[in-house]
Amino acid sequence: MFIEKADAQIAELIKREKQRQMEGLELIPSENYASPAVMEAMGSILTNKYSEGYPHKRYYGGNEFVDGVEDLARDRAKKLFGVSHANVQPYSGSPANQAIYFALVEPGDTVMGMHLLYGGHLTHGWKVNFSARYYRAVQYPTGQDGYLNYDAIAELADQEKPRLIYCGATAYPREFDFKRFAKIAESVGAYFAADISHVTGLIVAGVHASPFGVADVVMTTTHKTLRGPRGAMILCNGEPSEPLKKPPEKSKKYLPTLIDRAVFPGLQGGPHDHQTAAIAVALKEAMQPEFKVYGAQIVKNAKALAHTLLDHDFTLVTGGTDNHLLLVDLNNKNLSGGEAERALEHVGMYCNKNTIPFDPRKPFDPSGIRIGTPALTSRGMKESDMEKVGMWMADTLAHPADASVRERVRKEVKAFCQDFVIY
Ligand code: DSN
Repeated sequence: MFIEKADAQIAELIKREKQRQMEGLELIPSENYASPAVMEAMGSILTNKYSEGYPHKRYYGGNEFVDGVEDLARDRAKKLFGVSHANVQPYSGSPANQAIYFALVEPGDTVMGMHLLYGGHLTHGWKVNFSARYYRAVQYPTGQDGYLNYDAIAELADQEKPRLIYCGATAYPREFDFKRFAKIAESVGAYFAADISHVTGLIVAGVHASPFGVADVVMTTTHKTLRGPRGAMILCNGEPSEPLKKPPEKSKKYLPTLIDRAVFPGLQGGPHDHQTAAIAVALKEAMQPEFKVYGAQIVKNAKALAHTLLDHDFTLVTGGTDNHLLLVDLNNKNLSGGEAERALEHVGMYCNKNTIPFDPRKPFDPSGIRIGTPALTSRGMKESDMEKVGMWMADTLAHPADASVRERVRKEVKAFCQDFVIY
């Protein structure tokens, strides 16, 4: 590799990170392993190009081939998700959500999203985020049972009259009822945005309800269950308003133009063409029949892992999962989320501490951990493997300070991972 000569320190850190990824069990539900083809596109010479604008309407010359790349990415996204418009330029999920706010509402308008401490995302109205600093954010929690309470959400919307309602989460183990959200948004005249970043791969596989044709705007990152490069897309239907010279009025009719203008020139400069190419490759992969099998297996694995953990007396928020993730409530284990995350890290099992609904502890050291199966499933693991994963978790967390247990589990995990080589 060139980098070994050019920068031995970075080369060494990449090598060690690869080893960590290969020898450990990646349980963070938002992480995955991109294919070598996706990574090749991401590391390609396309990183050298500037191409502000959109295909065939650029502010720089020399974009003949970049236009081809972005056309392919957009066409594949439109076909895969059955929409008339796709913007593939957002640098990642947070900027993509920022573009949606910028496109649809005005500073000071009321927006509504799921509360971060109950599983929602920062950009859905958390108090320190732009979404609550520039907009008047109201947040809906889950019910006591950990499930979204749609009647309560409808009531809150009726009281607060938001102009934009977000559905989506980073730590919600159940399926979203997009149709119910659309009804709530319609009843108060709000735009409805679905942030499906976590579950896109499941939607493609047909094992999770789809927001397409239901939500006004859909945002997804491309690196989670979709298994592409880091990046994001905004998908919608409507007519482009061009050749209007002025920005169109904010209406559902002109969503494509509103979104495109919000992304560029509203928020971003030059798109990351290498990232666009990698997204195109990932979309082609997601269009293959094998991807549906993959998405379905993610859910089977998550359910199998849930069963094993329940058998070992773990408490799961909502009692289980419908999707790719589990939220483990550690209150009966005498451990905080941070302690559990660290104990698991010592044995090569990577997860993240997470708040649980109505968490009695502080957000920085909450009561839960969030685990998921997308990355393990990419390695080819099946339900019977999840039993082993669950047992190692149970063993480790039953003896978090026992060096001999730690040593044994670490060795077992490492040996097991050798059967699931991915790169
Ligand atoms: N950090 C992502 C996640 O882990 O869900 C969301 O941005």
